[in-house]
Amino acid sequence: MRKIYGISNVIAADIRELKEARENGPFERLDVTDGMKLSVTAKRHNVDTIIHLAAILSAKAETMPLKAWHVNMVGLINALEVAKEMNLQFFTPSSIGAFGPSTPKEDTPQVTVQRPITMYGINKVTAELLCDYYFNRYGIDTRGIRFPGLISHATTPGGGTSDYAVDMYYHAVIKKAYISCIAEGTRMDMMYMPDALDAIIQLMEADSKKLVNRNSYNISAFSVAPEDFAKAIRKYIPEFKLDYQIDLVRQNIAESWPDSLDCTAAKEEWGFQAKYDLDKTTEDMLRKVEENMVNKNSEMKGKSS
Ligand code: AKB
Repeated sequence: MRKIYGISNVIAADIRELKEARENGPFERLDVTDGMKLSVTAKRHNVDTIIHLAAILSAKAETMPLKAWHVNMVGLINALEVAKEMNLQFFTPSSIGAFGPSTPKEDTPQVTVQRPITMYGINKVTAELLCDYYFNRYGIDTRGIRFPGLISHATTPGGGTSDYAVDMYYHAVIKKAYISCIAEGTRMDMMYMPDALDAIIQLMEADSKKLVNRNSYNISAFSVAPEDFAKAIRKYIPEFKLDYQIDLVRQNIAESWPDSLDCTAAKEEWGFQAKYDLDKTTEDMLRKVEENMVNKNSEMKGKSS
């Protein structure tokens, strides 16, 4: 975003001190549950848009449901209130987690049954409805995407059910082997991070009048199970070994989610198109993870010499 909109025009914020974000441009240390600080910070920087990403993800949320409700819902309402106060454009991601076992599993429609069984899913459905409410009641330009599992070399797994995919790539490079907590044959939608970032920008730039399903759009790049990742990895690391040790909490969550989403509305209303399929994602992920490991090792050597 800084490359597109200018370094000083994108204010990064996180509850943790992020050295890299601070070195690359304006950075604020911010807890989303602190509504007053959020409001003061937005005003000080005179922002015109909020991209509200802070959340506790699905598997982690099951270990701390009340905290997840607090961070996911209080954080969201605080950000929406600032958007209302300052009349800002607003984005927050929903997820495949907003669906549940009674949702059609294949070609999951844009508008369908949403009865999730996880705290995270309940938070995401509530968020979709709240964003609609702020749009209909106050005219705030809220927009959202139901993200599939996102695959990134820049962030290590952080409490999501789909995070096993990222973990598998790291283990493939480091150990040439992985033990999956998700069972063979369990499919879910996935997407490489560059496509997810492009999708946010494309949706935020889209003509507001065309957004019928603004909160929130189904999008996906590929629908895969653990063995599909292994097969793709073996093209580059033939000796890669995949075993299974199922984590029942994550497995139950994964089974309650769709196998593949229908993304027609996103394509028709704002031109969504993913560039990375599984093979392209795998090729890039393995290369970037390898580079990350080389950099980390030379950093460690530098520290110890
Ligand atoms: C998770 O697994 O919790 C997230 C998601 C699919 O929303 N990555």
